[in-house]
This record gives sequence, structure tokens and C-alpha cells, in this order.
Amino acid sequence: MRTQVAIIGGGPSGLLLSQLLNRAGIATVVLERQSRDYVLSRIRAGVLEEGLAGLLREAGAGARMDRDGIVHHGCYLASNGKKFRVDFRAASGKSVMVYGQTELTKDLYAAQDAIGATVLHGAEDVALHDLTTDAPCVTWKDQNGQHRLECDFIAGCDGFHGVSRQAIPTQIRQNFEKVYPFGWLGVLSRTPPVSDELIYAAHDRGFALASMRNLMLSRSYIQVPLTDRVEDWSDDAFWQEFRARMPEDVATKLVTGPSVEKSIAPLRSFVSEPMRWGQLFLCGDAAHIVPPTGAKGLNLAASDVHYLFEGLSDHYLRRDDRGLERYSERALQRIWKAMRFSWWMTMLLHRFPEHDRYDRRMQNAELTLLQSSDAAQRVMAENYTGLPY
Ligand code: FAS
Ligand code: PHB
Repeated sequence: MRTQVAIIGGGPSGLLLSQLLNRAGIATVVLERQSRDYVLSRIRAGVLEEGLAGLLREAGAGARMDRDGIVHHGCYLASNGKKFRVDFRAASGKSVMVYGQTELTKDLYAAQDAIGATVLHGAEDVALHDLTTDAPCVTWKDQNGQHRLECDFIAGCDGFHGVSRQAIPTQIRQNFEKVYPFGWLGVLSRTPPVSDELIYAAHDRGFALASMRNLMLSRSYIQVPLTDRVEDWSDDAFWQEFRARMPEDVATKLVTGPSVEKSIAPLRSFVSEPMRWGQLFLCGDAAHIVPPTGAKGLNLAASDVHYLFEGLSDHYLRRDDRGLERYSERALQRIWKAMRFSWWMTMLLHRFPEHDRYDRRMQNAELTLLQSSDAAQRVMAENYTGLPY
């Protein structure tokens, strides 16, 4: 087999890149280890920056998002019972789109099917070869045996646990990592959201987040110790703790219900540099992970895809390689700004076991500053709604 761009990973990064390239007349093959049902069973992000929403429309996969998505012009921050609103629109002129990653991935699969793109599921033992030559290739096996794909370029869109990042020699790679001493226990429930906009709540008992997928599907989170397991938490115990961490006026309105999905996600900040090695380009979680506090993970994958799509289009359509040569440097500039913002929101809103009274006063002072300062709210709003590509 031969193609122009081999894409490892059929999550949001890989599918969005494949869709954009194919619509520009550039041939791709997507190799995904899991089944489509498995990929679509994962519950992950919920907040899209305008940049990602725009890319979905450009890819011809934005119609359902524009019909079913909910535009949010602000969010609430709460601290020990009191909440205040950050008005994104007033502070940054931008908004966010609340639309689940699961739905976005469904839309991308449907768009790929509609244009007859090649997405191969069940690709096992994917391996990357000859990356620093002008004839790289990918091998893998499936129920039909061994396969080899010759290509010009490889996009590593295979997430944090994928093989692409590992294909870059360790003496070349620099990893930057911070692991947080807690996780997020998330519950999806067919209940009306407790608020019209997201509520990020800091509390002495720990962080909580009230989010949503639509007006009858809530996504709720509480900070839990890394030692906790999902089976330690009954639905009732979850709702009792969630209610205790929310402001009283919110807690009294809470409609609880059985969990449709319940999982614990660890929190880490991670960046691997560089994001290019020969003809391999890393994209999305394959290169970086952010704590979900700032809702940046999926949105950073989108800006990587934007830069890589531009570079590959310039190569094939305009015989100009400057975009590819600058890809890693350009993507990392935006990634590190989002890393900072996600780290800042995580440090601000969570309870850290090692924190003393002074640290908690600092958190309270930062929240009070945010509540009272237009300038502070502007910085938060500009980062939360998405810095320019
Ligand atoms: P993904 O990990 O989504 O996709 C990679 C794909 O590659 C997967 O389908 C995988 O099966 C495949 N793959 C892996 N290894 C392979 C191999 N060797 N061969 C072939 N295929 C392979 N972000 C937010 O913004 N907000 C959130 O609330 C949020 N919550 C999250 C919760 C969890 C539990 C996790 C893990 C992540 C969360 N994220 C969140 C981040 C998440 O949304 C990612 O940013 C997003 O999935 C990135 O998309 P991809 O880069 O495509 O990586
Ligand atoms: C979600 O709805 O899953 C969500 C929203 C905002 C975040 C994290 C997760 O910061």
C-alpha cells in the first residue's frame, strides 16, 4: 500500500487531520488500534474553543455541533460557598461551545465515511520505519495478516500511550512532566445541569466541577485522592460529596440520578519536545497532556492539527516546506501557554495535601483578585476561550 500521509490514531486529532487533508486532495490512511465502538465509548472533553469549532466547520463536520452544541459566554468560579461569574464575552470578545468529544468524534467518523476516507481499525503492533529518510513506512498486523504502508509523511496522533512518540530517539526527546497528587472522579448522568454555565468550585473538601453535554445530560466531577478506585464511590456517595462542595444556592437545585458513566482520570502536565523527527510529526496527546481543569486537551490537539494541516498543504499544493520546518516550534509556543494556564487553574482550585495555611490564603487571594479585577478576568477569559492560533 502507498499513501501521502499515514496517520497513526483514529481519535479527534487523527480524524480531523485526515478530514482536512482529504478535502484538500491529499491522500491519507488512518491506522487505529481499537474498534470504532471502543473509540466512541470514551467520555472525555466537553468544551470547544472557537478555533476548534471553526476547524470542524472547515472540515465539513460542524453541522450537528452548530445544531446541538450550547454556546457559553461565561463560567462561574466558586470558593467555599460563594460564586462569581467570569464574562468571557465582555472580557475577551469570545465564547466557547459545549459539545462532547464523543459527539465530535462521531461527526468526524461520519464525515470521513462520507468522503470515502481510509480508516483501518484493529491495527495491531503498528511500527514506524525509516523516519529520517524520504521513504518512511508503517507496518502493522490485523486479522488478515501483516501489512506495510509506504508514505511521504507520518502523523503520530496516537495519544499519550501510543507508539509514535517512542519512535523519536530518547537522546533527541526532552520530556517535561508534572504529576498531580489527585485525580478527577467524573460522572455522566441523564439529569438537567445544575447551572446554565459551568461551575468550577474550590472547597476545603476539594475541587468540584459542574459541567454538561446537553440540557438533559450532566457531566460532574470531584477531586479524589489518587488511591481512590471507582468502585469505592457509590452514586449516592458521589452526589453527597459533589453537593457538599457546591455553593448552597446550587446544591439546593441539584437533581441527582444514576451514573451512565463513572471513571477516574489522573491529572498530569506533560510535554515532549521536539514534535517532529524526520518525516514524523506528533499531534495532540501523543505530544502533550494537560490537566482537564482548563479544558485545553482537545483544544490543543486542534491547534496542532491546524499547524500540521497548513504545513502539509503548503508542501503538496505550493511546494513550500516552511510550515513543516516550523511546525514543532510553532505548535510548542501555543502548547506551553496552554500548559501554563491549565497548571494555573489546577493550582488555584484544588486542595493539595502538602499545602499549608499560607498556601490556602494565596489561593483565596487569587480568587478574590479574579472576582474584583477586570484585568485578571480578561487574562483568564482570553486563555479559557483560546489564544490565537
Ligand atoms: P486520543 O488519545 O483521543 O486518541 C488517540 C487514538 O490513538 C486512540 O483512539 C487510540 O486507540 C489510538 N492509538 C493509541 N495507540 C495506538 C497504536 N499503537 N496504534 C494505533 N492506534 C493507537 N480534554 C479536555 O479538553 N477536557 C476534558 O475534560 C478531558 N477529559 C479527559 C479525560 C480522560 C480520561 C482522558 C484520557 C483525556 C481527557 N481529555 C480532556 C483530553 C482528551 O480529550 C484529549 O486531549 C484528546 O482525546 C486528544 O485527542 P487525540 O490526540 O486524538 O488522542
Ligand atoms: C467536561 O465537560 O468534561 C469538562 C469541561 C470543562 C473542563 C473539564 C471537563 O475544564
